[in-house]
Amino acid sequence: MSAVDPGAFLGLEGDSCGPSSLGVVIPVPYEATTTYKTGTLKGPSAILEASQQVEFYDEWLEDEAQRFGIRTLAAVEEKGSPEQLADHLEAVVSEQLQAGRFPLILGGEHSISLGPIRAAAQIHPDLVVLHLDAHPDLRNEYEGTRYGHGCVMRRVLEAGVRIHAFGLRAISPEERDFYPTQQQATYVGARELLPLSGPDRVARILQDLPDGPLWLSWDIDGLDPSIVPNTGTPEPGGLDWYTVSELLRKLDLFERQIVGAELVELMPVTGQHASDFACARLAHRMILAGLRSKHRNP
Ligand SMILES: [Mn+2]
Repeated sequence: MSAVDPGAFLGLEGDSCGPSSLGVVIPVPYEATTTYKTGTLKGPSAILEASQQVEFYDEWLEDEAQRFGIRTLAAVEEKGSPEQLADHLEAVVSEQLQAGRFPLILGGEHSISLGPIRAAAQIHPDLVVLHLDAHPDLRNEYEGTRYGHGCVMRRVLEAGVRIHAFGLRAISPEERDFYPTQQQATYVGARELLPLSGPDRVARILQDLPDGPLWLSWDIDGLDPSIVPNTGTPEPGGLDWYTVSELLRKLDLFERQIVGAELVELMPVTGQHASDFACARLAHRMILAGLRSKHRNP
């Protein structure tokens, strides 16, 4: 664990975790390939600390995640390469999925996604990654590694997993040219979403979302920096709070199966806690949608 124990998600420790704990929160303070500003290492502990101030009742989904039982695991500390982390996390997440739990992974940089998604795809070969991000993360190689945060979704695609991204607005020429060659990777860019009204934004994201169990891979920089300024690459022109909240509500309403989730790339700054709290709030809404799905699909 970190030097200062941030406590458990929502403050659920000991008996308050609930007897069966359908949910498990896995902190992954990993940062090896971040390119611009650094500090995502402290993301998980900042979310855990802020989560202790989050109301149990979620007014969007009209339910409480804590009633399903949520346990927070000790942080996964991996000092090795992103490939080593992927193998390590694949094993950790696989164990939780096989035990019938819903995992929420807190990053850390986005390169942490590969192992958990591989673990979920082993159990659900028709898995679809619903990817919130400002960036496609589809480069073949970036800054000397094929497993860094700018490449993670390329490796996910190579693992045979479909990806539907939304909120993209910083795309490299390589990625622009790569998209038309791929059947398995679709996206709705921010430029297409932002002129629409809120409900139409959500409908547009869902319109191209393939059938199949979902993995939520959410990079907080997909949101507008006015909501979460403290992230490594705060791209202007991002999505709003309504869109992500209503998207989760619609996934729940339509009873889409959600098998796991991750929230990555918070870069906390001491004395500025709005970003931490927004991430904790969103993490709660994500795990609640996931737990309700898990409850319907044991
Ligand atoms: Mn990003």
